Amino acid sequence: MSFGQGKIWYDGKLVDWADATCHVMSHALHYGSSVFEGVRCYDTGKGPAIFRLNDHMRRLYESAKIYRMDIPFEQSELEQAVIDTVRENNLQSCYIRPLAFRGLGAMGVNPQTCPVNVVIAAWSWGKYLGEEAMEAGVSVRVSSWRRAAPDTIPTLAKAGGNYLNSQLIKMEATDDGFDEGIALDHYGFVSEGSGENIFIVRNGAIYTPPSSSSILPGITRHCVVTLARELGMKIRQQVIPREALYVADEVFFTGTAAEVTPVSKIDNIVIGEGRRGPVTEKIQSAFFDIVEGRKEDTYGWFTPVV
Ligand code: PPE
Repeated sequence: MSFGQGKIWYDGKLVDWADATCHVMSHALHYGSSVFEGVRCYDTGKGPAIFRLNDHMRRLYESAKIYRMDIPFEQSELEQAVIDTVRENNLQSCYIRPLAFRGLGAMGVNPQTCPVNVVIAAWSWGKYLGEEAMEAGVSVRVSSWRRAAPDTIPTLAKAGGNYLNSQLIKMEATDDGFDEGIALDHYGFVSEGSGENIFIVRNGAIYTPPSSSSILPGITRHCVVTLARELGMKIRQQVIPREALYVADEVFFTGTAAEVTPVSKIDNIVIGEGRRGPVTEKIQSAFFDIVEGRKEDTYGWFTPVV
């Protein structure tokens, strides 16, 4: 099923893609008041299975809690709804987008009189930054747009409004001929990509910015930390100055959509060999071995679609 086809779960019912609409006066459309997730389902060789479903849904409820948004379903109900949506659409591997938004109630900033609607869509989505990027790497720039200061827009919440900042970063990068942009945080330290976490490798050790650097603490980031430790690699969360990017041996992005994508150039400075480095390759293989079912999921990361 490609984007634009099949069924969408909408407040408890599976409806045709074309019928999954909302009113133009919905609060979220005017004020960015939505929270969402991006989840992947993989064809593991033993049938489709959803990757880290419980962790994604927990984050959805945490994002809602930060915004005082009461999702009118139990987390377990929405987890089941994700499974149902994948099964109903006959998908083997896909991207899943659960979204809770403030719907049609009143206008005005205070959202608390608006109902909360929930949708779950699923479609096939290939490599986020392109198939060849997985080996060749992507060319990125440090954005002139920074992440918001920590006491402005909370980055631990995956909220619709946060992605206005991401859109500025992404459009600036692509309009200037880069594949992606990296945001610095309020203090000028490295934060993350427009929709990815970032890691650098230097002298065999791996570093990634901590949650205090205005990042979304990614679930793929957590996978990489877990897999790197298991491979006996040194990995640390540490504040990263911009110039450490340029002198890194390797840099890579992680995310549900981006998976593990190497970075070849930053601000037109070649990183390491200018292609996927050996540490990135090891992490990438460890990740894809699990999600593509070549290695057993000993972490309980998968929920089968049955
Ligand atoms: N930072 C940001 C800002 C972000 O949007 C994502 C996910 C991550 C880090 C990585 O988080 P995780 O997926 O839990 O490892 N970005 C989602 C949206 C992509 C989109 O274009 O839409 C995603 O990867 O699903």
